[in-house]
Amino acid sequence: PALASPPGDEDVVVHLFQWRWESVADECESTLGPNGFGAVQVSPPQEHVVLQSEGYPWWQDYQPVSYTLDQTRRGTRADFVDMVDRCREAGVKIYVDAVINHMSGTGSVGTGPGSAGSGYSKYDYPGVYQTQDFGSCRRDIADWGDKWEVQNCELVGLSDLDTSSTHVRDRVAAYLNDLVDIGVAGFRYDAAKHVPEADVQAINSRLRDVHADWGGGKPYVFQEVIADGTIGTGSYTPMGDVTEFQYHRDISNAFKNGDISRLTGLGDGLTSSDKALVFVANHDTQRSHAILTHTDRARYDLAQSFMLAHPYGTPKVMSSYTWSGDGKAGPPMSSDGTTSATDCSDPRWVCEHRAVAGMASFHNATDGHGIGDARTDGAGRLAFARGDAGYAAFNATGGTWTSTFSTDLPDGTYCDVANGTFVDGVCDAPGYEVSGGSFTASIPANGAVALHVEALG
Ligand code: LM2
Ligand code: CA
Repeated sequence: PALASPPGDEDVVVHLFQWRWESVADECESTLGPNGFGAVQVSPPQEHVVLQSEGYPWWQDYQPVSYTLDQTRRGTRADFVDMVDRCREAGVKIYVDAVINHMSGTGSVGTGPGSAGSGYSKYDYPGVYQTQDFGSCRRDIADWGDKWEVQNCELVGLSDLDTSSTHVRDRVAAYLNDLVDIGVAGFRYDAAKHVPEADVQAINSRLRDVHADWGGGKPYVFQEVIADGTIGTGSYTPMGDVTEFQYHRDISNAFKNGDISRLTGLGDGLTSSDKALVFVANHDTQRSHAILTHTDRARYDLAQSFMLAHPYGTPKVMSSYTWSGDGKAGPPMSSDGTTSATDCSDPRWVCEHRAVAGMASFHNATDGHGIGDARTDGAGRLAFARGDAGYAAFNATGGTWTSTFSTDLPDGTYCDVANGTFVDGVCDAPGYEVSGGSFTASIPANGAVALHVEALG
């Protein structure tokens, strides 16, 4: 039997990076459910280090000190449970960012208490792990060409769990199963490449079934694998989906350079579509090696919109907060480091997902249809059909693209979900008339138009 499930029919993921649990629940009800988003990736919910002297950076979360969910920065365990329930009732799954490779590291604060008050020091987490539960290497990964080192030594000084041990496998699985029992539907495995394949397999084999509303099978799992010459995505596809960083580079470079005409073939030669988790930017790439991020606004929104129009992979939309300086700053917070709530009215929460909310419905409505007739008008303009279910055109140039497009869409008036949403039969975007197999549009600079059969006005 499969040890992880595919993402299901409504598979668009949005990463609400650093959001409070109560705000995630509100967003599921107000925006994500009604627009057909399938899931939210939430930030790691386990107790973590608290780095007051460094201004409570976002990356506290990636240094677990226990698996209690009473992690006060984003809310209590009760808040987390309430979020999972409210999102499920809104038709939206919760995927947890699961830090399974390591615990805390050497850093500005080497000892506790953690965010829920637990005492700890590196290699000693009372009641959870002791020194024998960590690998024998006990130094940083030095040779990234040596697979054993990459999987068994320390990533940026983080105490590396001996995931080959039964106790560690049981303990990690107990944490994940606690989340499954709450109703969590899937996981991002953080730093999965640093966990030996057999250990991921052993952890997956311990997972219980998800909530009946999500089909009752095994959780959906996508593994963070930054493929290189030492370890490729193919090593991890037997255990679930994998992040496809080459897609991120390809789509980001194309939109950054306004060179999108060949993107009908986006994903060709990469991890097979049914195993690839794809994204324009993630919380790491937007801080280092940034190609295209929310600061590039129009082009970046266009790229995220294109990702949702194109059939390759399981798409994950990034939703960010702004920062200045070196990128370690945490989200909007109060003076004690507790994260602020958001409803997207405070512009420090960028809420990029709102700009592409209508495109989740395009992604869903065109599922199962490949790319049909395509046309380009120079390097920066690309339009394509998704069978008779949808048609989309993208203009990554500085001038308006006015044209008549041929389409197999039936005659009718369509809601342009690239520029608004279609919810409960209400279109809050421009409408386009398809008649006799064509429609005419004037697509503004760095704009798009997207029509599909489930948004007929
Ligand atoms: C990931 N994927 O594999 C996450 O996507 C990434 O955001 C995490 O790094 C990383 N793996 C570990 O889970 C972040 C952040 C690092 C930060 C770590 C741990 O990008 O900068 O490292 O979380 O909090 C920080 C310091 C680093 C220090 C380390 C240990 O920046 O200088 O190393 O803590 O104290 C001595
Ligand atoms: Ca490891």
